[in-house]
Amino acid sequence: PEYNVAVVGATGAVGQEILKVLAERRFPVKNLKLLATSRSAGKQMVFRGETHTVEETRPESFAGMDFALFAGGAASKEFGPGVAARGCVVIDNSSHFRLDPQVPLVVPEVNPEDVKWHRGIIANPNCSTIIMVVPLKPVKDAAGIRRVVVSTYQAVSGAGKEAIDELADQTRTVLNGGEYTPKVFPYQIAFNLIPHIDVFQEMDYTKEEWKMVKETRKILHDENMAITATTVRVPVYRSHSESINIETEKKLTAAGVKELLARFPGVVVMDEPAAKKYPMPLYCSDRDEVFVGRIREDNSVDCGLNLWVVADQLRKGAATNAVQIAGLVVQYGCLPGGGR
Ligand code: 11C
Repeated sequence: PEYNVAVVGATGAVGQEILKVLAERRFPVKNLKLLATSRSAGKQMVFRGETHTVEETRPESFAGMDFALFAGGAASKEFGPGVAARGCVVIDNSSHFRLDPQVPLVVPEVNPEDVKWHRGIIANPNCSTIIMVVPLKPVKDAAGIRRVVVSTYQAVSGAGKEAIDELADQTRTVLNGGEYTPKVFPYQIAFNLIPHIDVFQEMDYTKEEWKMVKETRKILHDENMAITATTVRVPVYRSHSESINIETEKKLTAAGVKELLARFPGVVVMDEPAAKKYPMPLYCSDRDEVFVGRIREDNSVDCGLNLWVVADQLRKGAATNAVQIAGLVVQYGCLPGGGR
């Protein structure tokens, strides 16, 4: 069977990537509808060699659709519940529904079965969360996790297309001795780091940091997991990096963890210090896997590990994960009415 698919926010950084991934993975698309705000309506985009015109999102845009992939932003809250009520499965990349107990939050390599209890909306986690939970899962299954301490190095494209332009234009301007007033980020990002992603919330942690804590607990089904995060924006175009320190219940050796990770779907172990092989954002972009290197025992505690993890946050952190979820819905036959 083939399915009618709407992509909401099609012209943005994540939306464009969703189109690429749908085509590359040969998702069985019958009719494609590209939706966005009125500002982008009328733009043309190519999918599998055919040109499609972007339409403004309206409630009636979803008539006859089987899947609606929301790239993120305000449209999810506005249209998502109504679309799901019409029998179209919503796969949502915004943060709006992620912690709703009625909505599964899914990373296909980690908790695929949660797709089965969806009631019309399935949430795609935050990009930094997805990239972290993939390597955490095999470690948790093998040895239990007592505590996680994560620090992120997040690419500007996590903040959208305008942020990519801001880094490029600002770098050029600063190198030429000019002045540039930041529009997307609170400070100059060129030649700088900004330890502030999204708004500040309880205890002076940012929303991005709380997402990594709360979403990870939900995905791993461990509401009491001890986890703390510091999230930082870095002047990199694409792919987020994370330094993850894990305290396990049982002792794991570095060699044992390498083996566990190498066997886990969606992970590439890239860890040969003598050959200077470790993951870097420049070389892990446009890939669907999560790359793990610098795998070491943390000898400051009895059972500790250090991992350096890099993945393309627009792909595995967003578009690829969403398209994989759509694939699971098809595989498990859990479309309302079984699909067309
Ligand atoms: C960033 N992680 O890199 C954010 C973007 O909740 O889906 C994704 C926000 C989200 O800025």
